[in-house]
Amino acid sequence: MNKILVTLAAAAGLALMTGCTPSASNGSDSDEVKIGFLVKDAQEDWFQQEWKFAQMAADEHGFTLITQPAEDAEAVMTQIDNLNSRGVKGLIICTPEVTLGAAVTLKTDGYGMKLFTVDDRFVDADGNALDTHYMGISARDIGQSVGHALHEEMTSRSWDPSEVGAIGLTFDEIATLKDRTEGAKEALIADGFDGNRIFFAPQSKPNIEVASSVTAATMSQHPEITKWLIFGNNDVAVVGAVRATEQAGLTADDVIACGINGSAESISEFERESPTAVWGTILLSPKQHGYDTATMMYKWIADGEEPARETLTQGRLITRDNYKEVLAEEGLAE
Ligand code: FCA
Repeated sequence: MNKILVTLAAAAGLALMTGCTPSASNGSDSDEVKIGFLVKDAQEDWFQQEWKFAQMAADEHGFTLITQPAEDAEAVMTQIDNLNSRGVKGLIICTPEVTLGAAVTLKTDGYGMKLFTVDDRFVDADGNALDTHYMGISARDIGQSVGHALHEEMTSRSWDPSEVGAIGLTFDEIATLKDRTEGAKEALIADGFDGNRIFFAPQSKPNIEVASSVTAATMSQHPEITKWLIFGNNDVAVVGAVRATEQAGLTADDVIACGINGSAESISEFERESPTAVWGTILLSPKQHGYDTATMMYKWIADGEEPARETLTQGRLITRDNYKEVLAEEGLAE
């Protein structure tokens, strides 16, 4: 009897010790929070800004941020394995393919890694949004503000509507991009622009070269149009389209283009001495998408404070005339 009690007591003691062992032996290492941040296109200024602000959060809260590009499905899967082997407990991702949701959640769940999606949302096999934690832009509203701004500028220039067409650079595989261009079209029509003179130019890839070539093709189908409004899914698309209008000999007097992001691609156009057709852009908040997402992930891991499942952010029109003041106000001036 005594022997049994002693054995039980010893076993309990051992269990207690074992229970204590990890935190005692790992010391501060086990407390170190590591967060991974994967983006679909590390060349694009928007994503560099997100990373910059996420790093600010890491410096402030004392966690380790690991940033990596993941430009296709294979890279996403490999990077998640790598992050796990480096002790990462939370993943923030702007996915290169929105259909990867099931595969990604299987992996992150298996590793006990928290998942937060930013900018582009995962969809299921039927195209419905997956219910992962998400921060994205109010895409349709922002698209509508592009459409309204273009129409207002065209009106203030007293353009004759019978000479004007509009080109929208679309990328409909991604809902947040599709909503933007549909919103812009809706707003133009609501303001009285003829819907038959709005031409969507679908991009097979969301890059500047493709934007440029599909714009050139669209323009060549409508030689009767001499003045153009340009909108698109982001700054890269719109700047690419403007390059095509320049190739066709048009200038800032013939073309009004408005992007989305307010990133370096459009700011560098505003900074040129003579105006280009990149007239405006909707400034989004890379600070919210980088700093806030990283902070939310940190608090989730460190304090068990679960972030809101969905956060939609707003935008603000900037043009050559006001961008310096607005960037300063938003804490985005270099
Ligand atoms: C998408 C776009 C980016 C940026 C972001 C908020 O990921 O591709 O350019 O607009 O949404």
